[in-house]
Amino acid sequence: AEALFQEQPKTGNPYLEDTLLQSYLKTHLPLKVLEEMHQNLERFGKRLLNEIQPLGWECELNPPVFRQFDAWGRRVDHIHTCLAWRRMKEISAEEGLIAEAYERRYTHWSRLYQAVKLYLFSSSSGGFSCPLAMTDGAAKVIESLGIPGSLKNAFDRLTSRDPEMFWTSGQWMTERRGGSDVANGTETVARKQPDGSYRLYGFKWFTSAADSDMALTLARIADAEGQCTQGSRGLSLFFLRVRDEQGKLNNIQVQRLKDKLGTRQMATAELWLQGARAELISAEGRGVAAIANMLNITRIHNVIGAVAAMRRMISLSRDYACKRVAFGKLLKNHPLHVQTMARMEVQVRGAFLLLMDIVRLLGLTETNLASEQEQLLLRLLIPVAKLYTGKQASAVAIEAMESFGGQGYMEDTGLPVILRDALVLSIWEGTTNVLSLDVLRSLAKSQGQVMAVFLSTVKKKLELASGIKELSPAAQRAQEAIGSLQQFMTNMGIGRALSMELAA
Ligand code: MFK
Ligand code: FAD
Repeated sequence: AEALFQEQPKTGNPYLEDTLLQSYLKTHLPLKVLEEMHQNLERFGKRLLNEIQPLGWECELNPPVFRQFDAWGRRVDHIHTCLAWRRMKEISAEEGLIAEAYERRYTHWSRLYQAVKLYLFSSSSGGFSCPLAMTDGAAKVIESLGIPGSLKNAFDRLTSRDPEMFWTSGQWMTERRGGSDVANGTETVARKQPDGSYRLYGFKWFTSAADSDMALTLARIADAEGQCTQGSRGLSLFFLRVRDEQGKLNNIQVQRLKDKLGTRQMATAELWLQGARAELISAEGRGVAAIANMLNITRIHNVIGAVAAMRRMISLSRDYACKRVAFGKLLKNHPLHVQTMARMEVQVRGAFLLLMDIVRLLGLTETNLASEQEQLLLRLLIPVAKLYTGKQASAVAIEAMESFGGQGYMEDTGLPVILRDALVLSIWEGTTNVLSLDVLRSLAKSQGQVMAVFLSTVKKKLELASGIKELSPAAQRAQEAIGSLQQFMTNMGIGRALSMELAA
C-alpha cells in the first residue's frame, strides 16, 4: 500500500545544494574571506533547513490579524502577528541580515555577503524579507544623510545584531491618488510645530509590515497660510516612530489590513496619519531624491526575492523529477521534461549572476572603490534587473508549478504560496513600465553615458567569451550588434535626445 503514496519533494541545506552560488564565491572572493563565509553559510544553511523553514510555514498558516476595538469598545488598532513572525525578527538580528552590510568587516564584499544570506533566507522567511528590504533601505537613507545625531539611535537599531535592540522600518510612499506618480499623488501634509518637529496629516494607502517600529514617508510642508507646493518639488522626507515605548500608536489609525492575493504572511495596512509626530530628514522639497536611496536598495531586495523564488521552485522541481515516475521511468529520464527544467535553470542562473554583479558594484560604491563607470552601471542595472527578474520570477514559478503536475496546484504542498508571492514582484517597488521610464531617466540624466558604459562592459565580456571556442560565433555576432548600436548612439546623440523627450 505504501507504494501508492508519492514522496514529497524536499531540498537539503540550500547553501550546500547551490553549486552556482558556491562556484561564484570561489571564483570571486579572496581566499580568507571565502573560508570564513563558507563556514558561516554552511551553518546558516543548516539553520534555514531545521529552524527557519518550519517557522516560515508557520507564518503562512498564521497571517496577521487586525483587532480594531478591545472587549470594552476602546479603539486599539492592534495588529497581532504570530510567534513565528516575531521569531523571524530576532533571527534576522542574530544573523546580522542588515548589520552585515553596514559593519563592512569584509570591506566591499560585505554587501555581496549580505545579499547571499538574504537570498538563502528569502524563500524560507515567511515574508519577513519584505520588512528587511525596507529596513535596509531606511538604514541606507540615514547613512547617506551622514547619520545625523537625531537619527543615530534609529540607525544603530536598524543595523543591530541584538534582537532586543533591532528595529524594522516601513516605507510609506503610496497614496490613493498615486503609487507610481508619487510626485503628484501625495496629499499628506506636514505642519511644523514650535519645537521644530512636524505633525503629519494624510492617508497612506499601502503600508507593508505595518508592525514595524519606524517608517520613512513623504509629505508636503504647509506654509504659514496652510498652502503646499504641488508636484515633486513639494515633497519632503520624514522619519517617524510608529508607536511609543508603551506600544501606543503615534496619532495613527489603522483603517484595515489589505486582503491580498499573496504576501499574506505580512500585514499591509491602510493608515490614517492624524497628527503623527515626525522629523524632517531631507532638505525641503528633496523628498523624492532622498527616498531614491531607499528605492534603489529595496529594488535590489526585490531582485534577491525573485532569484530566490525561482531557485526554490527549481530545486524542488529537480528533486521531484528524481522521484516521480511517468510512463515507466523517472521524470528526469524524459528528455522533454529535462529540456523544460534546463530552460528554467538557465533563467535562474542568468538572473543570479546579474544579481551578484549588482551587489558587487553596490559594495564597491559604498566603500568608495567604484569608478565613475561602475557607479553609472549600477544606476542603470538596478531598474533593469528589477523589471526583468520581477516578470521572470512569475513566469518561472508558473512553469515550475506545472512540473509537479496536479500536485503543484495543491495549497498544502506549499508550492502555490511561492507563485502567489512571486506575482507581486513586478508590481511593488515600481511597476515594469515605471521602471522602464526610470531607465530612461538614468540615460537622460547622464547624457547617455550609462548606456555607453553598459555597451562597453558588455563588449569586454563578449571579447572574453570569444576566447571560449563553443561561444565564439555567437559572441562574434553579438559584438557586431553592440558595435552598431554604439555607432548609432554616437550618431544620434542619444543622451540629449532622451533629455528632450523626457522634458517634453
Ligand atoms: C522581496 C522584497 C521586496 C521589498 C518590498 C517591500 C514592500 C513594498 C514597498 C513598496 O512598494 S514602496 C513604494 C514603491 N514605490 C515606487 O517605487 C514608486 C514608483 N514611482 C517611481 O519610481 C517614480 O519614478 C518616482 C516616484 C521616483 C518619480 O518621481 P518624480 O518626482 O516625478 O521624479 P523626478 O522628478 O524625475 O525625480 C526627482 C529626483 O529623484 C531626481 O533627482 P534630481 O532632482 O537631483 O535630478 C531624480 O534623479 C531622483 N530619482 C528618481 N528616481 C531615482 C532617482 N535617483 C536615483 N535613483 C532613482 N531610481
Ligand atoms: P498606478 O500607478 O495607478 O499604476 C497602474 C498602471 O499604470 C500600472 O500598470 C503602471 O505600470 C501604469 N502606469 C503608471 N504610470 C505610468 C506611466 N507614466 N507610463 C506608463 N504606465 C504607467 N507602497 C508603499 O508605499 N509601501 C508599501 O509598503 C507598499 N506595500 C505594498 C504591498 C503590496 C502587496 C502591494 C501590491 C503594493 C504595495 N505598495 C506599497 C504599493 C505599490 O508600490 C504600488 O501599488 C505600485 O507602486 C503601483 O502604484 P499604484 O498602485 O498607484 O498603480
